[in-house]
Amino acid sequence: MTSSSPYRRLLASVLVAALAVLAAACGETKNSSSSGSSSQSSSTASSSGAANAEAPIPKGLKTVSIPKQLGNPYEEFEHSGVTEALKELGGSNRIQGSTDAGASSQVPLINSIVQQKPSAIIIAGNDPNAVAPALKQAAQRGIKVVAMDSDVAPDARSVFVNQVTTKLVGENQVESIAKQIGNKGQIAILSATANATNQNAWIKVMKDTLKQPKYKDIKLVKVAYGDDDDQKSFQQTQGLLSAYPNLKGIISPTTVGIAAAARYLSSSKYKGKVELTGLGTPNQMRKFVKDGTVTAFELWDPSKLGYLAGYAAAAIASGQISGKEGESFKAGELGSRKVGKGGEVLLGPPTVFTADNIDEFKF
Ligand code: RAM
Repeated sequence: MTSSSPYRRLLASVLVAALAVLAAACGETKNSSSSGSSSQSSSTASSSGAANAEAPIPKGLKTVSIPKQLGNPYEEFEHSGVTEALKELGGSNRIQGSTDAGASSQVPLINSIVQQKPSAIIIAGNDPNAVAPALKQAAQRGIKVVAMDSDVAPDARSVFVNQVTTKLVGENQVESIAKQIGNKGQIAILSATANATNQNAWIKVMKDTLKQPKYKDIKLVKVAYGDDDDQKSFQQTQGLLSAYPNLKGIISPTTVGIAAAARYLSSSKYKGKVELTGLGTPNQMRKFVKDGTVTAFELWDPSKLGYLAGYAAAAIASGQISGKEGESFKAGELGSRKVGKGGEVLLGPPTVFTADNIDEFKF
């Protein structure tokens, strides 16, 4: 008996590997209802394709969340929100990330996380497509995939937990800078990485919005990329200001970018002359609002975004939802949430921070 078991184990693992290869070869890229799943899909309703809103969330659910990068305060709040949600549900979340937000930095992480067999992966995508094959393989092994903050290719995840509608974020940024520069003059965008799904989606809306007749006197002269790296963002700000001496405003829709740009502006001759707005955390921006470098910027609560994604992951892993439009699930203190078009779950409107309210926010 004992002598035959290593052999049997070997045979079993060869069979499992062969099945996995076969499944991969079939190129199954379906969203959630993994019809042909040969593997261990524990009692989830999604294996039959039908969601059951009443399905209980099993205790001890394990998830892994992957930030865009480690060491970014925004991401830390966001992923601590995932952990909080899982804790409330009697499960646990583990945060695994890389220090750079490069397009492919998350791929080896996903591959190694698959070996841990969590019930779900929650990812803020650095690139929609680079991570897709690895995420699809995870799905084929019964791991549910939730994107949050920055989407991945829609066929590589079940839902995308979006902070605010992409349209509103983009429009608000343009409206805010337009107001600050008196509706006239050159502006630039300081983005994160060139591949980030959320950044590119917001920039597209900004460009479209700028085509409106009321913005005809505003000219977008450059989109620069600071790669969500503080130093690079600082240098890019410096570069923008020397390359475009008539620049009137900068939009930085990244918490890393706006903080670095504000730091540069605050001790430069451009302070109070070149306007800066975008998406920032109140903690990082407080001093620049108080010293007059920045008058208004926006954000949502990143820990609530993670919290919502944690609940969404649990709802999918337990079969309460499958990612189809119209399904709904309970998200703890955030109440009931609906899956919208394209598998999108929304957190809610952003907050505008100014000198009047910034001290009320501690993130
Ligand atoms: C940075 C990241 C993140 C984005 C925020 C606003 O921290 O780029 O993805 O949502 O800024």
